[in-house]
Amino acid sequence: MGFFEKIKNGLKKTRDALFGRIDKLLKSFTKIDDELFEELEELLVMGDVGMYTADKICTELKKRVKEEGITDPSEIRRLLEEVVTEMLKGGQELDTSTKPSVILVIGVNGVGKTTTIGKLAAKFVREGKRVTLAAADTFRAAAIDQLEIWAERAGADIIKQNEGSDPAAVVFDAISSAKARGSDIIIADTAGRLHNKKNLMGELAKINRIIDRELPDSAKEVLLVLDATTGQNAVNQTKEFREAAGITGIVLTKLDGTAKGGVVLAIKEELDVPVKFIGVGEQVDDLQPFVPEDFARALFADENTIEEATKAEQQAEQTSAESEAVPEIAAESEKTRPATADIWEQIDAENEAERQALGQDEEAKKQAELEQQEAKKALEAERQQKREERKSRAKKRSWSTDAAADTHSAEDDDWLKAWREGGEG
Ligand SMILES: Nc1nc2c(ncn2[C@@H]2O[C@H](COP(=O)(O)OP(=O)(O)OP(=O)(O)O)[C@@H](O)[C@H]2O)c(=O)[nH]1
Ligand SMILES: [Mg+2]
Repeated sequence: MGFFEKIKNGLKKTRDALFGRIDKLLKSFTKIDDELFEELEELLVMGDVGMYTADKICTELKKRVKEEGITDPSEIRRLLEEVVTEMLKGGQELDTSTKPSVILVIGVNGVGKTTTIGKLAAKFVREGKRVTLAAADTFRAAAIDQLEIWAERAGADIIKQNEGSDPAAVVFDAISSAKARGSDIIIADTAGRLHNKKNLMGELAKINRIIDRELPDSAKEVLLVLDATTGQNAVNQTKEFREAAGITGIVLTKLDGTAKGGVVLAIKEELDVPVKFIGVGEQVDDLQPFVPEDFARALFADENTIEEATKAEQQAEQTSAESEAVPEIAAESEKTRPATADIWEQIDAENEAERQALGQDEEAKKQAELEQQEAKKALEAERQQKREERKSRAKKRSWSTDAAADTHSAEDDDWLKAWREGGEG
């Protein structure tokens, strides 16, 4: 299923509730007046867009209606799509530009942090990156087990300690291990609840400090995961977590199960935090990068436009699959073609030249054949050696997590020990 189709399906409930009502409203008016805007604003507020943002949208709509000289209420839908797209744009990209980069994932319990990490890890591994997960939700043993399952599914490394251990120490271990193994991305899971909120925020701040100290020059993202079904509550959560951890982006999960998708607008506009990913289901590919245009279109475009966009996407997917197949085949045959074919051609040519130089001399012919065989043998030996090397590399790669993790220096160990036994480090 295509990207737009997934978002469209995921946002169906919000669209039905929000767009359905807006469509009805616009159809019931024959001209554009203040009353129309008042009712539209009310619908947006009901759709969890938030009062502040709903007001802002309507002010902008009024301005454009005037500027463009629009008189037909049905045109407002298109304007709405435009205004919302512009509002949501900016800050969507995820910075993973350094090696390693860190993604710290935070949020209250049950919002979908661990699931999101699993999906992100799978995405990065698919892109050919090496991923280290840090099981820094040490509050419950099950949380560690859950992350381990995701790590296995995604093909990521995982660094863990026992239940109840210091989360910041787990992150410290993960950073050391990632440095030693040359990981591209570290993703840290964190607890959604502790004995009290103050503890939780204190812990997140401490993890943040460790990351900044150990990887001062690395790209760092702090993703706050929010459950879209909580609607306006998500806005309040953002305010609380922002203090503790300096959020760089939002992952809004469970959009598939709610009509409250309008909250995306409130978060961006009221708090100026960009939404970077949205979760539209529980499967691995149900985490989608947030694309403002697609989001606005899926919510506000009319049925025809949506259908056209879906079809265009399906067609594009098909053609790209077809055109990708050709280079794929070429790449495959390139792989199977002996890497030494060029050398063979060269040897053949040289032999031929030699034979010609020696005329039809039998002795020379035999000699040439012998040389050819020698060359073949040498090549076979070379290939065998490469095979061995590959095998040993694969073996090294499958070293146990613990062995590879155990690479930090004695100095680190002393510090860690002192830190675990008391102090802040
Ligand atoms: N429908 C739907 N369900 C989701 C989505 N993301 C996560 N879930 C489900 O939400 C539930 C909680 O997800 P977790 O990843 O365990 O949440 P968490 O934030 O790690 O929870 P704690 O570790 O308890 O703090 C699971 O059943 C997930 O399958 C989504 O985008 N859509
Ligand atoms: Mg979790």
